[in-house]
Amino acid sequence: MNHESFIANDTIVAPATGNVRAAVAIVRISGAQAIEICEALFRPAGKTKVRDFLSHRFYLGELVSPAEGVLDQCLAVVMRAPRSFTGENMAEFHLHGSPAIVRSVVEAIMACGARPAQPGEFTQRAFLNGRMDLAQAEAVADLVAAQTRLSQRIALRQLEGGLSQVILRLRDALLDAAAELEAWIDFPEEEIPPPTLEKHVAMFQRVEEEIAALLKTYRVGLIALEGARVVLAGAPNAGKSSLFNALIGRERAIVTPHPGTTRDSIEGTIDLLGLPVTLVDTAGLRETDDEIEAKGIERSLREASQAELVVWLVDASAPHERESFARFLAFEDYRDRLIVALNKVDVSTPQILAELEQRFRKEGIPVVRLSCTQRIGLETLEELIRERLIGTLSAPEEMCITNQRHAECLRMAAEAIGRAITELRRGAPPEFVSLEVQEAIGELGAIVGLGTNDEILDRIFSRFCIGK
Ligand SMILES: Nc1nc2c(ncn2[C@@H]2O[C@H](COP(=O)(O)OP(=O)(O)OP(=O)(O)O)[C@@H](O)[C@H]2O)c(=O)[nH]1
Ligand SMILES: [Mg+2]
Repeated sequence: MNHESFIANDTIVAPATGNVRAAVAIVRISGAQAIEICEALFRPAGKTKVRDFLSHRFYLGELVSPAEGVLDQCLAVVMRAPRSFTGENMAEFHLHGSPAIVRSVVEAIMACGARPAQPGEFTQRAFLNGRMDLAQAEAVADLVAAQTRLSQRIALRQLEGGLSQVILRLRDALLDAAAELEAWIDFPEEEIPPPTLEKHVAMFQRVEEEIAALLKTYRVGLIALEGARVVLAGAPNAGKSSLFNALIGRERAIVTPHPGTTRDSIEGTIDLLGLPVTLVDTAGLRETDDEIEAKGIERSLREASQAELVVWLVDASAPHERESFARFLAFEDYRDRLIVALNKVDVSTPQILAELEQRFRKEGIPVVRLSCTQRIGLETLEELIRERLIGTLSAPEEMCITNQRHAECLRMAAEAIGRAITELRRGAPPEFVSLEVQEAIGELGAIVGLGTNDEILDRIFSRFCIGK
């Protein structure tokens, strides 16, 4: 797609508020003809003509289709280029929120010469017109998709340009190094002192470390954005379904005193202290000849292996269950994503609790004491789950990578810098080093959309929703 013709020629239209019944629905238009189309369809209640509307100001009136007459009473607003979201002339109608009205208005606008917008096309135009960089544009989609306060804050921070600033600073440092290397390549016989090896190595290492630190936030960022699966596992009767119900806040799973009650995994999504968490209640793990139960257990083990976190429940009133964890799961596979909850503390004894605690703490696993029926320890467990999932991210506004593309670019950049360091150290010609540095510069630039090709842009924006 050619950028210039793309920007100059066509005018696009889309509902911005989706196909739902609501108090208000918004239809937006962007492009060269946006204000003309508004003028053709909108009959202001006051004296001001559409072409004289102040930018960014609401006007009341009627939306009239030449073919069908009055379609709605509504508000119209025009936003003139370049001070609009897309950087082009824009108009919006704030209508009564019926899908039928929205459809008829979009059709009337199309009859005036606009075409339906592609997904993300408004934001794509904002990017192409320099209203925001690519990482910011992607944050728009994250913000629209944000499910919790934490993901909302991370996306907002990126939209404000927080991530872009860090990326551009790192890229600048590499550009400086690249310039010195170029001079060294171009005028080897001139009086340019060869850049000292150690200075460059140290600088590359600093950039490499910063990238590594950013990449570390990717797991957390993904959890904040997409949520985590937390699997409740343990021996039959440990209280998994009781805990599941207590955490989701309703009697969803069947609880009985009979071991082997839960046969199939059940899941429910909650907002756990700001994180979208999908809790999975599973069939209790034990050796069994029952075919149905065995299938359920197979499923439990699969769920546990795929989870971001496993909460292993132990019935602390039944000390014979002590060894059950190691019988089904290996500590090595779960060390970083396991919490042990000693349930039924209300009917346990201090000796048993201390003994169980010691057994798991010795393996480095955090342990909480719990009673689902007495509601003891639930808050502590929730805090521990949150901490295990997002670690020391104390200030959630902290910079976070949430986007796979960004993570990929950062990984490639770090690898290229790593190779540049190796080349420098082995005394390779500056051309070799320069090649790697250029690659790292390219990868960092791609995050904010410098030199990103149209195909990649189309792929990025096609994931957006219509009207954004
Ligand atoms: N005293 C006491 N009883 C509890 C507690 N939590 C659960 N129970 C009881 O333990 C029994 C088993 O609870 P469930 O939640 O069904 O246990 P489960 O782990 O889901 O069992 P399966 O589905 O068979 O694997 C029920 O009778 C619960 O009321 C607790 O904290 N204290
Ligand atoms: Mg159960």
